[in-house]
Amino acid sequence: MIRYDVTDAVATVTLDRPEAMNSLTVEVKTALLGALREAAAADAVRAVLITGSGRAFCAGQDLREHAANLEEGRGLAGTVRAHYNPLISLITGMDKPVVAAVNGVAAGAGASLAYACDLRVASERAKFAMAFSGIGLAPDSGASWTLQRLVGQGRAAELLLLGEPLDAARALELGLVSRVVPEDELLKSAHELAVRLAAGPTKAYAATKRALHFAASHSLEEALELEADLQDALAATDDHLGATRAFLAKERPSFTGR
Ligand code: T3D
Repeated sequence: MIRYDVTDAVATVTLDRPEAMNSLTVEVKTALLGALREAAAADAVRAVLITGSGRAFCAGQDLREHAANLEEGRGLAGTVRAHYNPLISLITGMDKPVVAAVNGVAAGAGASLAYACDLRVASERAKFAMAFSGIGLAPDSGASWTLQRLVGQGRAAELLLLGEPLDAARALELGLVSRVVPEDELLKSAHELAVRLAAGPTKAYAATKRALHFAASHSLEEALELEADLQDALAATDDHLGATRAFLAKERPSFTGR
């Protein structure tokens, strides 16, 4: 249900349950978390790419499993905390860039999964649907946090309350995705982007992610303090020292991630 492969220091994690639009059962979420933990821990991996097989990126929670849980009177706090929250925390906190290649519809927690990634590349066929309100739920998997940071509070409220799907062109207009490419170029284009990131200054990227997340909920003074600490730590990295020397020698820097 999840494919995992590593090429050019990029771990590609593919949701592979196309017959159910790559919707998320406990089994899929557990395997996805396992694959992402493996990518996070592997020194040989310096960027991660998440995509889906078939015509969906991910249709969110598997509603058949969900209905069965409701029938049995199980609440949702356990499943959301046990399965969705760790996935989103892992992606947003990962010390490596994470790119989503959105190949088709991303709905509910599937859209949240894409929003938690650092960059999104969409196929012309991609659609984003904040499907939560359509089934009488509120956002989960971090969408209340990520979406308004991506598009602003007003747009986020509109998307979450009305639940109307956005096509790829509109998602690009709103800044939800970095680029839109023809369907048959999506994987190549997103992989090239991930390879470019994998060949970059991994520690500086990790610090950038940390600074952005921190600044989103702290004062300017606090953000300035953290930036100073992060720059200080980066000053000692091989990548910074090497790139500074390369600049002065009028050479191209080459980054090792150390
Ligand atoms: O339990 C918890 O932990 C709570 C957490 C909730 C988090 C959430 O994600 S809530 C939101 C859940 N997702 C949705 O509400 C989306 C439901 N799906 C749709 O709205 C539509 O299927 C799509 C917009 C995604 C795609 O529409 P369309 O017309 O292109 O395809 P379709 O015909 O509706 O679906 C194709 C098949 O995929 C179909 O199966 P079938 O009839 O061919 O056997 C459909 O049932 C299945 N499918 C689509 N989404 C889901 C799904 N099966 C299970 N769960 C799904 N989410």
